[in-house]
Amino acid sequence: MVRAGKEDPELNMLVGPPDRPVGRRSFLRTAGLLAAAGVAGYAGGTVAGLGDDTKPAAAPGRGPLTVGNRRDERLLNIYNWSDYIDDRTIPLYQAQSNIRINYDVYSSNEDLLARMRSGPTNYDIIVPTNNFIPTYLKLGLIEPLNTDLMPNLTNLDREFVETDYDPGNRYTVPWQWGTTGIGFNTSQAGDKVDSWAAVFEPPAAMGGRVTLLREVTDLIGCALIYLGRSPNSIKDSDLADVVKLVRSIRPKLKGFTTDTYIDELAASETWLAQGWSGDVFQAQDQNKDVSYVIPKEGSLRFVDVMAVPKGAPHPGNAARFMNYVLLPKVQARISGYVSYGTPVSLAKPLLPPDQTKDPAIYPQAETKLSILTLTGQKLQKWQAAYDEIVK
Ligand code: N2P
Repeated sequence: MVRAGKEDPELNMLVGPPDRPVGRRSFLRTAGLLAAAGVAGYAGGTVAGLGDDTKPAAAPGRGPLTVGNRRDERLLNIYNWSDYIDDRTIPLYQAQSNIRINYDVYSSNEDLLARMRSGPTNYDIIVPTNNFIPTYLKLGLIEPLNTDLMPNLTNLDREFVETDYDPGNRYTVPWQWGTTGIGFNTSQAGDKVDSWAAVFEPPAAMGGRVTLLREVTDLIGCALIYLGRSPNSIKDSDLADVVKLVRSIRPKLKGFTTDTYIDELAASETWLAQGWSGDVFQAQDQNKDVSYVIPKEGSLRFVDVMAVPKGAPHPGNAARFMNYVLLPKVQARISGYVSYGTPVSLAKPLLPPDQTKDPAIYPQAETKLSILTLTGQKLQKWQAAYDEIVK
C-alpha cells in the first residue's frame, strides 16, 4: 500500500488524509485545485489515503514512454459530467500510473457537443450519452480507441458490447448507466408520487419548488411519454404539444437545471425534480426525505460512454485510464459512490446488496424504459422545441 509521504505536502493537503474524506460536493473543487496547482511528477507514492489498489509508480522521467500518445506527456485531460465520480479514483490512478489528471466537468450533452464542435480542445476523454454517438461519428469528433491497451474490455457485460451505437466498442466504453425519473421530497410532496404529472402538471402548492432537466433529450422525451406519444416522435404536432405543456407550467417552475438539483433536493429547497437516478440517490444520502421514482407512464434509460476526441493529445493515456475504470473494484468504487448502474456485473459482488437489489438503480425487466435514438433531424427539431420552451 502506498502511504502518504512527506515529499509533497501540497499534494497531500489537496487530496486530504484518509480520516478527513473529501466530501462529495467539495471533490470537484479539489479536482480543479489539482489541475490548477500543476502538481508534476505524481511518482513515489505521495498521495494520501490511497486504499490498497495502488502500486508505487516509477520515478518521474524513468518510467516507460507513454506509448500511443501524440504528446509524450504523463497527462490526461478528462471532461465528464458533474457529480459522476467518487473522490478516490482520480488520486489513486494518478499515484498508480504516474499520469497527472486534469478533471473538468460539464452538465449537459448540448454543452459538451457545442464545446467539441467549436474547435480542438485538449480533452483526451469525454463522456457523452449513448444516443449522441451517431452525431459524434457523423461529425468526425471522436476517434477509434486504442483497444490494444484495454484488455479489461472483456469485463464488460454483453449488453454494453452488442449495442446499436457502437457495436464491439471501437469508439466508446461505458462509464455508468441510469434512468430518468423524479426526485421528490416525501414530507412536502407526499409519498404517492408515481406519475410524470407531478412535474409536468404540478399542483399549485408545489409552485416554485419544481425543477426540470436542462437537457433537450430528457425534457422533450419525458414530456412526450407523459402525453402518451412516442418518446422518439419528431411530429410537429407532438412537439407543439410538448412546448405548450411545458410553457404553461413555467410560472410554477423553479427552473431548468442539471447540476444544482442534487443540492436543492438535499436542502429541501426543491420538492419535485425531474432528475437522473444516481443524482437523486446522492441527494438522498444527505436527506432521508428524498425519494426517487420511475413514473408509471415509463421513462428513459441511458448509458454515458467514454470516448476520445479526434486528435486528442494523449489517446494512449485515455485508453490506459479506460482500462483501469473497467476493473471490477474500480467500477464498484465509482458506482457505489454515485449510485448509478455499473456496466461490469463482476463489480456487483463488491457493491452493497441494498444497491444491487434496488429496482430503482437496477430496474426490473418489466419497467417501461426506452432508449432514445437521435438522428440529426431529431436533434434539430427537439432543440428548436426546447429553445421555444426555455426562451
Ligand atoms: C451525472 C449525470 C448523469 C448524466 N451527474 C446523464 N446522462
